[in-house]
Amino acid sequence: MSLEELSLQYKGLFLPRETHSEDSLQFVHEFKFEDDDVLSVTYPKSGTTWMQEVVPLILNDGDLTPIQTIPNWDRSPWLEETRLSIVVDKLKSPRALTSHFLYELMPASFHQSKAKVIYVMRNPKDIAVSFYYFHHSASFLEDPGTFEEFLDKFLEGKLVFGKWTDHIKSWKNAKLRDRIIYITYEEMKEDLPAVVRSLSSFLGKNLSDEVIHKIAHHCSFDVMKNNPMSNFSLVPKIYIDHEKSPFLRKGVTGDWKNHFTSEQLRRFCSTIKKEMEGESFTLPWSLD
Ligand code: PPS
Repeated sequence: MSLEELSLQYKGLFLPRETHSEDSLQFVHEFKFEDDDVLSVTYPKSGTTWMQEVVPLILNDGDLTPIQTIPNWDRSPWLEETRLSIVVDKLKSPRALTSHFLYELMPASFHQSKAKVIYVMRNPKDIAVSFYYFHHSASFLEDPGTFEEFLDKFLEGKLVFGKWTDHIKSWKNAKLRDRIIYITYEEMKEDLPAVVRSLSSFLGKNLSDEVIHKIAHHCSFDVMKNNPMSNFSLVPKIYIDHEKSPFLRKGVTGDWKNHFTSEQLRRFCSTIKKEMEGESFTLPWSLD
């Protein structure tokens, strides 16, 4: 089925019908943020599930109960998805929430609150590869076609949640001062304990080194891949077929090198560079 058939459209974005509805979008519009809410925001495939593991562990001082007993989509539910209205009353404060939305789509209460935002970015070349494979395994996303065809869709933003450059510009230009922290997937790969430490202090938690290392261990790729509460194995195969591509696929940086031709790389980099012209921030990765 096509993107149009599988999606509903909301303020210029395509959203998967399987997990979003008119009601869920109304629910987010009226959603009441609390001052101690923690919202992890990502463009898809940037480290969303990873943050859904890290943040609840930090907020619970390293107690493993949330990651061992609650699936990630209920532990840190997506603001925009249908599931939120079902689980919202069960969330304990401080609540961990997740979103793929643009800053401009945050509800009014977000702006009136002191809720904190963790924005996770990933090298867009690796996002494109990860998203390509996810389109193979997820029945609620359109067939990706060839990698070449998928790259066209990625660069045009003809995918669920729109264009990557729009997403990053939206949140990088958000005037949230000390309410937002920017993290990269690559930093998490490089030194997860250091990222856990800086997130802990951002969230006002003073965790011991022992707890920080415990959290980093439980959030490693291999441990998460074997955690049924986090590896999406609880989702029926008709929605996500892990035999086509596992959700926790490779978990590395630089896999794009195994996929891009030199011509695709040239086109990808020049398109992104052009879209970034005039922005006051720089990207944390070299585009070449
Ligand atoms: S989604 O669909 O937007 O929620 O996907 P998201 O969770 O953002 O991204 C999935 C990719 O993140 C990788 N991942 C990890 N990498 C390293 N370590 C850990 N712990 C980890 N957890 C998830 C996952 O493998 C996907 O990347 P790829 O490159 O496809 O492996």
